[in-house]
Amino acid sequence: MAQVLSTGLEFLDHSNPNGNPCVKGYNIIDGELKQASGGSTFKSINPAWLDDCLGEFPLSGEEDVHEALRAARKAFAGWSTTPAPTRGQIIGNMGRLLMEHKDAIVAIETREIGKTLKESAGSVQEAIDTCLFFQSEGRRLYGQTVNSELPDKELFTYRRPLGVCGIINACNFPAAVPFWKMIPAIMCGNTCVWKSPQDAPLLSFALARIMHESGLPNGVINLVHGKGSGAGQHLVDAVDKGMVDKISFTGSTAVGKMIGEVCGRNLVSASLELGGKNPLVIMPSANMDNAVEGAYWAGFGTAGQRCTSLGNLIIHRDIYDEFMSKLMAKVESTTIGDSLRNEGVLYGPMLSEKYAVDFLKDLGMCETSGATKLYGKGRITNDNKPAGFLGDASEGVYMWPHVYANVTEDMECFHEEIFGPAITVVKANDFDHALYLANASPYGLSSAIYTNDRLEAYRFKTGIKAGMTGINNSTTGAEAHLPFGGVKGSGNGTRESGIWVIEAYSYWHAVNDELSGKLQLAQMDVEEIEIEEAEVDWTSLA
Ligand code: UN1
Repeated sequence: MAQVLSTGLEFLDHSNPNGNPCVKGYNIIDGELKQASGGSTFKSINPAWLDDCLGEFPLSGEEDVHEALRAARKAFAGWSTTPAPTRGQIIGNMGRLLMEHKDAIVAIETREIGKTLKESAGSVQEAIDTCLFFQSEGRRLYGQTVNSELPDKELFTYRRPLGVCGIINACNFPAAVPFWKMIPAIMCGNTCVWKSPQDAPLLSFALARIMHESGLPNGVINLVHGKGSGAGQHLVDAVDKGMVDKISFTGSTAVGKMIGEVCGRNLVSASLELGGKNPLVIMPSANMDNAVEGAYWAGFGTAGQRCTSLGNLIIHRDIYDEFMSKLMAKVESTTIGDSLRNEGVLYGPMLSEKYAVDFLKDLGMCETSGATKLYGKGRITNDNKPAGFLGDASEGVYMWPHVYANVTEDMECFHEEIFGPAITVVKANDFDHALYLANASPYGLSSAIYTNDRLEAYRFKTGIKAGMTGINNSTTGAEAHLPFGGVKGSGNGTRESGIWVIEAYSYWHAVNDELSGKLQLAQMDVEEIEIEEAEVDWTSLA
């Protein structure tokens, strides 16, 4: 008989070098564990140790996606009429269960996508924070009472759920980002079909199981694994079939535009959180060491694989040399490796082989743009590794940190997002030039400035076109109760997190209650109060 783990999952007979289990993974549809109807599977591989397979997961097709959508539709009636405070209570249970299992979930995240343990813990904490925040929002899903212009009549507003939401997230924040989406969605009374990121199916499975253990009724969240162009595309195509009432997507701008078009032609709401080329400006009055620290973290933390990672580093020419020599000293001392086996690494491998391939293409774009490479030699191998690399490079998919200087606005690499450990450095003549450059890319997600001049900070804050701005801080660092999202090529203006996200998962329903027992017509039957003739001559007081 097959060995079964305490999770209820079957242990596949796959010899991982580190003795880690390789499991048979499942979709969760209407609370049931399901394989793909076509029987195909794909593997989840540890990018820090490519021989370590976390599991085999259903490669879902159209039929599976539709089954999940039907389950979500069926569950909607019961869930949307469950009192919002009860929905909040279940969400609170999810947060508490996640806290209980945090260490294990964090270790799965690191094993599956290679983020450092510290950063995985941050991502899981963000999911917990989201649950704790929305637990109480369930008691606060307020509407308004509004005065009528007619007597014996009352007006009200209510927040209503949209229906069935399709959730598609990237794998770089595989705990935080799906929770940013699904927790407010279900708090508002919606049901979801969640297409997990193809590089984080085990973590997504564990999270979905925890959600069910928290008391979530079957069918409210349905998990389907698969690839973006397969299951993800089927979920988007289902919008055209009238099976989806909302899509929430985090990923590339190109895919986001396609989703926006499909949703737009069906008048279906879309939340699109897309790419960024986040600028960070360094002015002469800045605390230099603090600014170096912030730029270094923004550029190379998470191996540069956050939507909020630093893109263009814009440095005032008066402090350019001093800043760059301090920054380069840090870049050259970067420690890289598998954080499950090495202490104190700044970053681990790329999220997966696919991200490595794309990153190498982006480096090629920097080269052809004509930027000056100051540091970095592509993929780390045992024959080509920086001094701070720890471990056996052949086991995983690791990249050098890269710095490109003399970047100008006419270069492609000034405008294009590079998802990985690489920054593009631009020199600015003065504040106005720096602000101009910060606004010159097609994106507008995050942004930051280091300055101790309050007027400059103010002018940056008011002059930058971005969804988020850090003052004397790096470009990263969203919190679960602040609005997250961008403008321009970074999104369609919808926001995640905090009270603002509730707008994205509910619509306003205006209700009028006529108590007079007769038909009273708004505007037409309203009592008109005449202006009395002014007898007083005010000029006598002047
Ligand atoms: C993302 O990269 O999609 O502010 C999310 C940050 C994180 C969230 C990033 N808290 O960088």
